[in-house]
Amino acid sequence: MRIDIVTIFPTFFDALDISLLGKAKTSGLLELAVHDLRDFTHDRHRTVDDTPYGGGAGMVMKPEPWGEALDEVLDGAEDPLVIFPSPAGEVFTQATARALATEQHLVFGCGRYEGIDQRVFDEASEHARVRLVSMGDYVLNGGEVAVMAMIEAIGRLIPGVVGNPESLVEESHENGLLEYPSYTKPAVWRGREVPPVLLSGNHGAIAEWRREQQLERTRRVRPDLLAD
Ligand code: 6GU
Repeated sequence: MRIDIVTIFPTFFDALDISLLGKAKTSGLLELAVHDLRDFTHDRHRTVDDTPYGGGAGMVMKPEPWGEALDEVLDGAEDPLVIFPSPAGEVFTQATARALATEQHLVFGCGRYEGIDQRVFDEASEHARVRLVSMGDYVLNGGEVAVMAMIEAIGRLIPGVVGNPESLVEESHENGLLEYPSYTKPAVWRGREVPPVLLSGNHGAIAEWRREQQLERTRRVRPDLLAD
């Protein structure tokens, strides 16, 4: 998979060089390019924002640098999907991650300030598929942290990125439930025992216990997940 990121804070994405995604980059499973939006400005101050038409607080990102950046990134691209992180977008879920993991080319456009001039989305939509995606119902200062989270969620679903694919299937959200509690050695720690069923060797009983734990936890913490 190819991923391009346009941002005014390229160093945010240095962290993608570590851990599993760093390995995916090294091995060629993931090809990542980070572009500094300010490289597409032409004034001495490398200005990327301006005051909003109609008034109001805050600043809006100017369309021209975005237009040039996306022209360059999309030039010759084969069926790319452009994603703008935005609290006004559709909510990102594990299903979103699964769908996006099948794409061959993702382009993330990280907005800052009060947002990006609407015409950037309108224009990009004429050259590529465009989606606005939110991490949830809270406000971040910009899209960078959201994009880091999305890339981690998507990247680990690319075949070969996670060493043992079986570790993907029993996780929270993969079957619509929260995951069951996990234990490792020692069997007693600070007087706290591991649930005896896990030491029983009875695989049927263990599977049943884990399923009950998932249901109990989901009912208690996230009843909304059981509604549908
Ligand atoms: Cl994707 N961006 C920003 N700026 N804030 C958010 C968000 C995204 N998702 C939730 N809050």
